[in-house]
Amino acid sequence: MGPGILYFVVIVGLYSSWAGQSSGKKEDKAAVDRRPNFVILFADDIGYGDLGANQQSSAQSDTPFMDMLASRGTRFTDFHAGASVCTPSRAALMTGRLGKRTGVVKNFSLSSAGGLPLNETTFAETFKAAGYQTGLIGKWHLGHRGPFHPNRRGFDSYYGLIESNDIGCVDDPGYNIPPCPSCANCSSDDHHVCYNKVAVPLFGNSSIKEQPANLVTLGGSYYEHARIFIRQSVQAVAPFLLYVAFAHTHVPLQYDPKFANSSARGPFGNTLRELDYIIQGIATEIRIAGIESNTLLWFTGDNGPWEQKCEYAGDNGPFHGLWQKQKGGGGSTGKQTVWEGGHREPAFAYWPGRVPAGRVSDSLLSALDIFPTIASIAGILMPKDRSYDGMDVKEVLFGKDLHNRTLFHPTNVKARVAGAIDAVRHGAYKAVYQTGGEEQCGGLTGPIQRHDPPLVFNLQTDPQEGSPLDPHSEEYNSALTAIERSLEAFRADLARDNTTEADYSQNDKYIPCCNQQNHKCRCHEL
Ligand SMILES: *[C@@H]1O[C@H](CO)[C@@H](O)[C@H](O)[C@H]1NC(C)=O
Ligand SMILES: *[C@@H]1O[C@H](CO)[C@@H](O)[C@H](O)[C@H]1NC(C)=O
Ligand SMILES: *[C@@H]1O[C@H](CO)[C@@H](O)[C@H](O)[C@H]1NC(C)=O
Ligand SMILES: *[C@@H]1O[C@H](CO)[C@@H](O)[C@H](O)[C@H]1NC(C)=O
Ligand SMILES: *[C@@H]1O[C@H](CO)[C@@H](O)[C@H](O)[C@H]1NC(C)=O
Ligand SMILES: *[C@@H]1O[C@H](CO)[C@@H](O)[C@H](O)[C@H]1NC(C)=O
Ligand SMILES: CC(=O)N[C@H]1CO[C@H](CO)[C@@H](O)[C@@H]1O
Repeated sequence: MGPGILYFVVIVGLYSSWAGQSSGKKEDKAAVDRRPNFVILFADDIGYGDLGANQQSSAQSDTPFMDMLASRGTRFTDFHAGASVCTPSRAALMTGRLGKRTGVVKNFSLSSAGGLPLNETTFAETFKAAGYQTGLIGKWHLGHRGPFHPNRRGFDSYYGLIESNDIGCVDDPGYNIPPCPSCANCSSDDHHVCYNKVAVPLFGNSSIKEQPANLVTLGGSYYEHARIFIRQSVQAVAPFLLYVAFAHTHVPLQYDPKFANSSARGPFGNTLRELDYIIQGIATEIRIAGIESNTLLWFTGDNGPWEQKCEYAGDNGPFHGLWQKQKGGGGSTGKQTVWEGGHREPAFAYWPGRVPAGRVSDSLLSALDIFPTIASIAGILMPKDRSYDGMDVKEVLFGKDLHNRTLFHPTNVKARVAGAIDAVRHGAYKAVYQTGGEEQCGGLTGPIQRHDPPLVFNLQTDPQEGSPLDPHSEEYNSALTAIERSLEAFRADLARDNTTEADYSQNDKYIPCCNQQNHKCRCHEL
């Protein structure tokens, strides 16, 4: 099928199932528990510019369905990840707290002993205790052994990659730079570039369903499991919380062959197309079940594009981090950095009748806000014996604005203390204390530079972060005064808070293994 034909089929499918109003079939049957349902959709390594609706230009969108949902809901243009790399970002989403508090400041691995510390409380634990059905489909990356497994962290049902699609080998390795060999072709010492010690495990609850996971069918199976979870929850007449953490759009890029030529952008765009299709399937299931008017869908991603992956990386949109590229010696301004490209994510909320349709908000928000906000909407109390970095922003979801607040951006560039706060956002202003250190496409890595006093950008007039304010100006000084005051308050709060430490020790005996006898722990030999 050519790109034009596929595009046509997708569009016709989209409007035939989405024309007109929701049928609201089961809505009248007064359910026992009318608390709303929540679906958190979380993409991997997606850039601000990958959501077609965020593009200024007329470039063809690879996310037509999401664009439509965003236009029938509210799109957020200044929405941030809790951290700019996988594990810390997910820990921040699950707890509403930064790595400085949870101790989760870098990735876990398949050989990790620990995971998200048990002292920390996930939104799944809180919602399950309050009577919600809880499901996770997709990537966890917060530990896998015993009490760290998602089923022990609040999820009734779990299906997905326990760590990541690039932590382990697969049979059909898809697109990556450099390319990684298939499981059949890698020896155990290849893992300097590709993590090849073992085949990628796919879990269904606590058992390994596939090892290696099949990345070609993975998207389709996430789609199916999401539909099953929604159907079962509706049948059980229980409110649900579903967290879908996609493998898309993280390298190795891989998808069902029907998306092979669906995008003019090549493999990355094809992956976006499949992501869009799965989200359409989930939204359609919710509509068919007649629960659309009682379900909040909230989409965002874990961190910005992995620039060193070149054409297999996402798109930062207008957030180029020009200072780094032009004056800082080059280097990435995406994933792992504190530049906008790394922290600012596409985001939208969809909830007919509750979240205003057609609204675009530049409120300053974070994935850290998701837990406090959904808990507040559901009327569920969060643990009180600790501080949160996120806040209840339901009024913003429902139509108000919020600009006057502070966000702390942790860094994950190599050669830096993981989790260190290297940038602070306050209103339109951003102070950057550390630059450089991360690889861009082609290998250039600007030197690590400490800036004290920091570079301060006005993102309203300079979203590309090209020209820091003159340190002698009134504007610089008043912005910095407010920022340093917030930092001081943050540090004082940290000192008072109940913080935890994560166990990052590793041992190969902890690696999930389907069959010790088989090459790379495969469930079945080839
Ligand atoms: C996980 O276990 C729960 C409880 O037995 C079950 O309802 C659910 O369907 C299971 N999920 C998967 C993906 O197997
Ligand atoms: C963390 O894990 C993600 C997902 O596997 C990977 O893309 C990223 O490069 C890792 N980063 C570090 C610093 O280990
Ligand atoms: C393994 O490598 C060989 C030699 O490079 C190649 O011919 C073969 O197709 C590879 N097999 C797989 C399964 O990738
Ligand atoms: C820390 O936790 C303890 C025990 O739960 C609690 O008594 C105390 O108030 C907490 N401290 C803070 C700052 O929340
Ligand atoms: C912004 O918030 C701070 C702290 O919450 C408050 O002290 C300040 O007055 C607010 N500024 C404006 C302009 O609303
Ligand atoms: C968990 O919290 C307790 C009480 O606040 C503290 O003593 C303990 O060190 C914490 N555990 C970890 C792993 O940080
Ligand atoms: C015309 C075109 O883009 N063809 C591509 C379709 O997808 C396959 C598999 O990815 C490629 O090999 C073709 O080049």
